[in-house]
Amino acid sequence: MSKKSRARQQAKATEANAVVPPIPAPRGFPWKWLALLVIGVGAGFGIATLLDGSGPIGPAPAGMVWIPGGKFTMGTKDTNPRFFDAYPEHEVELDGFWIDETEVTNSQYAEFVKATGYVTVAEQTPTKEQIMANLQPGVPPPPPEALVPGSLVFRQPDDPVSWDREEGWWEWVPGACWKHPEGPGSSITDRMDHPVVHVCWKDAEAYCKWAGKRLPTEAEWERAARGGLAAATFAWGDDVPDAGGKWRCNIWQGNFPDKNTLADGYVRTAPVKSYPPNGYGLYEVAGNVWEWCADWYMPEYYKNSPMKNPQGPGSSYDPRVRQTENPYAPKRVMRGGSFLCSDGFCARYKPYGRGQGDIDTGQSHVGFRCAKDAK
Ligand SMILES: [Ca+2]
Repeated sequence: MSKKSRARQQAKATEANAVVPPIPAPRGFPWKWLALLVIGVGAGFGIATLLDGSGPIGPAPAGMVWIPGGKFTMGTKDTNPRFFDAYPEHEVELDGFWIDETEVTNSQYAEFVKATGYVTVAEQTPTKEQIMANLQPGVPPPPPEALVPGSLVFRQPDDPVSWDREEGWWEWVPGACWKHPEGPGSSITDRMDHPVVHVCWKDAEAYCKWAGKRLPTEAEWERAARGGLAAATFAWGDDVPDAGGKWRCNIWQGNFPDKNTLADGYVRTAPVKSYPPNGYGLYEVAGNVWEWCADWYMPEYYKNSPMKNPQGPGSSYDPRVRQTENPYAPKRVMRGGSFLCSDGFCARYKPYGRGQGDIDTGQSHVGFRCAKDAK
């Protein structure tokens, strides 16, 4: 072996026997700094959340739940012609907000009336001008004796009625109002936990102001009603309303309007919290009573509505009125359907279904719930 090769061999052996230098002992992982970083970032998010309105500020107001800000898909692709005004589907981004977990009850409305002496529109004598504002020019005015306080009450006919003949189940009842839902002789004494009805949009707004709240916008209402589920058919998911033999909402069962099997337990309103809440903790966003929203009604609105916090159009238009009625009479949006909805007659108890009503007219299946800003 040459010197050179011996030297190489020795070098190899040295290499092989070399002790691997120890890995320097950790100097102590900087957990404290990591913790501070996490807290710092968290606080940053918190502050950002507070600033952009997507997080609640302070504890929940009594009876309200927080709907987080964010994006959701509003409207539907449902081909049922009932949803002609809920197209197209479009993305909407909302700030977070509070919303009542239930419809406003008779008990709550009674408190407001007691505190303020408020008289609802249905309790006041209508003027000829008010009536005529909703009619086409040239339509003869109502006789003076017809100008009495009252409201529209659902009356179940004995026989089947064609679904395009609403007069077959709606009756103008003098003296009907929130305290007398079916007219004089009826009372709310045993219905204090039912939603208030026969309140028109103005009556709902007056309550909201007194309570330090406001009506939800239509977009807020739909986001809340969807309960955090994307593209579900119902407020609770995709199960049919009576899956497993247990009803999830107060709608109509049987042939509308003459036969109601009462499978869900109620022919008219049900007490609030009768059915399970949706994913956000909201009760009866499907059925029971329609709920007023802040927006003017315009069927085409979704085609051009802004993406961020849409507030509705500047005025209303309803092309589906009868020949004698004024399509430009002021109407606001209502949502959620009522105890008169059914898949056959009116499937608008689905979270994307839209409804509309004259701002001065209450009905026996229309109520509301309130919303409130983050701060
Ligand atoms: Ca409802």
